[in-house]
Amino acid sequence: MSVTVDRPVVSPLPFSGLRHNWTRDEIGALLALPLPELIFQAQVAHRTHFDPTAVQISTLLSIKTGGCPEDCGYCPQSASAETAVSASKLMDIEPVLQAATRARDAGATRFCMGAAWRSPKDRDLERVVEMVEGVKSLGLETCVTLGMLRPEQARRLKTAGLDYYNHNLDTSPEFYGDIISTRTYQDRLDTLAAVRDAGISVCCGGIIGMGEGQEDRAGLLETLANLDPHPESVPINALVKVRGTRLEDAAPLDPIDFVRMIAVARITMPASFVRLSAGRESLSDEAQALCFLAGANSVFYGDTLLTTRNPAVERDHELFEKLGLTRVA
Ligand code: SAM
Ligand code: DTB
Ligand code: SF4
Repeated sequence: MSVTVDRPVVSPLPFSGLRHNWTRDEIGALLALPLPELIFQAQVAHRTHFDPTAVQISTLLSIKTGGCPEDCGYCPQSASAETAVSASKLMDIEPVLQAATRARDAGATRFCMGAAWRSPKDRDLERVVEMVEGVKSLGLETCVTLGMLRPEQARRLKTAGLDYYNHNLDTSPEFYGDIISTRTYQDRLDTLAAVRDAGISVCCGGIIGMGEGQEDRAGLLETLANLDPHPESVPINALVKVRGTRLEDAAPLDPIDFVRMIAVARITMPASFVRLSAGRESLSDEAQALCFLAGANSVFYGDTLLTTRNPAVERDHELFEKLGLTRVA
């Protein structure tokens, strides 16, 4: 007996070119595909551009923690959250270089420094510039995430040798206002344009599990995939629910929805690194394996993200070994 499955019509396979004209309906149809079909399409896209066993490894360090004037509902570092995170000043250069050296020796190839700012003051930016120069001289790729940037600040970071700037869109334009009121979606797009114009590679993604609908997930991917060029790196975060944040009681995220989001990021931005980002701590090995099958090829590595926990490095070693994954050199 044969069974027929109704399949939505999506872009034909194989598809090796890069598109920047995705519609929300197309992306919604991809998100709703039967899982075996979705994983197959994601695998085809992944193998067209990458070795599917190679994973890029980034380590994060919070160089300025807490006390942030923005009101992002998910974030434990917002001054409007009632969390246990205490505000600290911008770190000195030496301890940052020590942390970067440890990350490099543990196998990371990129070091990402995050600051809980709305945007950097020019005096603070000069210290970050020194950090970037120092981390680069250790032989690591550099990434920073400092909030909104003006074009001349982006150019200053470029002259320091910065490789990547992380600035997320977080969610769809429609749902965005439910999560953040202190800066607009357009502010974020303007920062991304300043970074791109300065010649810095873009790291831009979002968060799921914040109470958004399927159309918002599609809307986030639509915006990301229609950036031209695509962000070189696309972090897909699952909300880490932190007590005292506005989203502490958000409904649990089904790990299969995380897998679907990664697969559709892979299909729509096939040549970009898709990072299985925050939220790995609450995923089983099996769910992470599905994320890698769906086209994830980058992770944050190290016991902490910015303020919350990430899988212990020993657990990641075991996972990589078990799955036969290797690190991108
Ligand atoms: N302040 C800068 C900014 O917002 O651009 C940089 C640091 S901010 C913490 C970087 C990103 O981390 C946010 O854009 C958000 O996507 C992610 N993030 C923050 N808190 C999170 C949480 N609880 N769960 C998942 N992702 C989170
Ligand atoms: C991104 O997309 N995720 C990282 C990084 N970019 C800077 C941050 C995740 C933060 C999770 C909550 C915390 O540890 O404070
Ligand atoms: Fe501040 Fe960034 Fe957290 Fe928003 S996500 S509150 S801008 S540190």
